[in-house]
Amino acid sequence: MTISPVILTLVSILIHSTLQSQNEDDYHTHPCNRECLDDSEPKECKYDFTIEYYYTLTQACYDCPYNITDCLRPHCVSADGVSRAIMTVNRKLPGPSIHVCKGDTVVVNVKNMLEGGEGVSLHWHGVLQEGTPHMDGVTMITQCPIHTHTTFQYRFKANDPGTHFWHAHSGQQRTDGMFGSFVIRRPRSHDASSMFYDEDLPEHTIMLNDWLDQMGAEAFAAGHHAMKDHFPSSILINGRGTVKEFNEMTDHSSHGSHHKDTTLPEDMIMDTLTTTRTMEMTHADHMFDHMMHKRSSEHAEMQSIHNMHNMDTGAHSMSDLDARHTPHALFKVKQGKRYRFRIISNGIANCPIQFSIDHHSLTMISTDGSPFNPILVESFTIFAGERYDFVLTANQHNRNYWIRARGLAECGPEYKSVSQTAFLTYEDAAIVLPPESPDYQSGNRLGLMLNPLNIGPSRGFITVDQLDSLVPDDDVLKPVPDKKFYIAMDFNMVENPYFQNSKYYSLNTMMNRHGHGKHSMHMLSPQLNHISFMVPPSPPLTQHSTIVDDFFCNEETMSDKDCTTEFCQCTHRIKVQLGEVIELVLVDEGKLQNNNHPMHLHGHSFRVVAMEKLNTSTTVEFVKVLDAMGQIKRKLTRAVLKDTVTVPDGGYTIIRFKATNPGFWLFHCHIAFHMAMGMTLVIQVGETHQMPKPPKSFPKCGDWTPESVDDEVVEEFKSCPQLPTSVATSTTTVATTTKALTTVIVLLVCCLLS
Ligand SMILES: [Cu+2]
Repeated sequence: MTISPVILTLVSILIHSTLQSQNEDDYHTHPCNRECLDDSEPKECKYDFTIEYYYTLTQACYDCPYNITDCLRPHCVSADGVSRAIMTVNRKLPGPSIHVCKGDTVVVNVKNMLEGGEGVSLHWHGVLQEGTPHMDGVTMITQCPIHTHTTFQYRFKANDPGTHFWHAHSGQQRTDGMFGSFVIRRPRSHDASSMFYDEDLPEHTIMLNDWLDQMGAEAFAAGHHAMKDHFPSSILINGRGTVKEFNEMTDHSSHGSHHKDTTLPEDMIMDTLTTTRTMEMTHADHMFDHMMHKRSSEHAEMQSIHNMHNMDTGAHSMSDLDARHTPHALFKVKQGKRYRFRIISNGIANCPIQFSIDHHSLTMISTDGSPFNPILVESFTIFAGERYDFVLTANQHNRNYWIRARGLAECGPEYKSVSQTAFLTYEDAAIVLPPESPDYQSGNRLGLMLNPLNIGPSRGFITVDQLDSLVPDDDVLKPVPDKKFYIAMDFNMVENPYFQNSKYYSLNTMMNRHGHGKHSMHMLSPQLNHISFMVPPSPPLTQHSTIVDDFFCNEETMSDKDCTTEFCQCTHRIKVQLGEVIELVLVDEGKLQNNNHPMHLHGHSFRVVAMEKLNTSTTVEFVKVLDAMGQIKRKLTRAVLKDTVTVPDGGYTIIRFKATNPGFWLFHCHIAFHMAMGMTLVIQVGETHQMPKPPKSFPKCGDWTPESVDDEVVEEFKSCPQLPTSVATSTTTVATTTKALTTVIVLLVCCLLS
């Protein structure tokens, strides 16, 4: 009898969720992960996040993937099987999930343990932070970076129900693993979609991300300075997937953490293994076995997996059956029930993902935390930063099905055809692989699709502007907004000193050179209204006095320059008054084909009132003319509410919001590299005196370039400190008298020296 390793994988991860619950900081055991009832008391929900550089398939993984259950051990990040450095929170990928009820207070202590001095901040994507803009977590806009070896506490009310996520908002850290799901539930009686599902389980939250085979900073530098490959090599589903193939017979050793791409010499590996295996068996294995023995039924299941594994490896020589992969994610359902699934995209590159589940249609009910009139589709596309909730009716045969995430654009056939699968497993299904191929092409699900890439409203597709919100109409949908801004988005042909040098390797010179493959040796600049965002030296929200009003710029203040031919960079700001209804007409001019920019607004949700693809490319001037001629139709009833939206390439998306939340709010493309290149601006809502004040002790930072160091010596360091009154008056005991005398002597010495 032979058993495929893939089936072994499947058996092993069937108990995955049980194993996860044994992990000390997993959401399953957190007191805030509870049913949200009408009479639930709000809780204070505390989390400790430790941020570190880490690695995939570390020693914590033991013999993963050869022993597949080892892949499920705490601190084992198996990812797609490719070895690379990562950044993690609590050595998990994705980081810890947060599941709370509306009204809870979320408290997260973030400890930065990144060696090398890199600062961090965490953004709570989808949480509007009304009253607490300084908790929005945007480095150098709402706070200073959290320095290495320091702890910063985020504390805010979970007031915005829905499927959200948290992620680093500094550098490329989000690319390297610093993200996790964040779900705020409310009582079913307050959920407009509750009639459509039976179960809303935390374990049905699916985090998607495209994934590189190297650190984000390395890929960014390779792509932008050397025009080398910086495109995703994989997609992960809840941090799991299969890409790299391992073979016990041909790899260097039989132990997973030392597969063939290791750089250690073989004898050194064997030495290490001999020593570490002894230790492993005496300490950690014992702990793991103890953990597994907690419930005898689980142990029996584990034992049978081990037995099958041994039988399998004993029975075969070098064949396909010896190949091993890191495990897929797995989601369990029971026949006859309707389940709410929550899908989140922590998209990194321009890699929209087509999501589908074989043999199941999806009833789409919500996006970015806001419900809409349900629609039945075969698949949907999710862009970086978006979230979609759907109901899956488990009405098929009891078996296993592929859940598919198929990458498009920079993940598509013109690049590496990147896709990933996970298992949808019916309870009591036989342990048999789905008969369908898990390959890239099979993920191209036909039939009605929601939110297509670069396609306007048309047959076979539903664009988000066609959805009917279940949130009642409001002031935002009045006929004419108070203010309207046109924003041109594109990759522009300007000489950007970050990537070109007019003297040594100018844009013109590089345009005529061709490097690797088809890529031309020049880099275009993704901009908003032909301006690249310059990060200010201090966060304007929390250091008003440092960043004065004329520090900011916009299209008008830059009018003395021709930013269509010359590189323009400044701290781009749109300023609006509190209470105004704002319309943003986002125009993707589309000079670079098949590009796409999902735009995310902090601090406010917006209504999507129009979306159209006009041509392969267009101009903001043309859209202005169309608009002036009344050729752009807006949906001013029940327009869907979102916080992240795509703009068709060569087309427009029009969004509306009411500026009710005073603060400095980032509005940016959610593609990590585009944002790093400055495809962002800040929307100032209200005057600074109208913004909620941060605590007095809130950390500060900024430039320090004094004319003369002497002039800057702070008075308190010069003068003799006052004798503390507690010391001066406490003479009741010998101990306090001695202490007081010591203090006086110290102060006298201090005065003499100063
Ligand atoms: Cu972009």
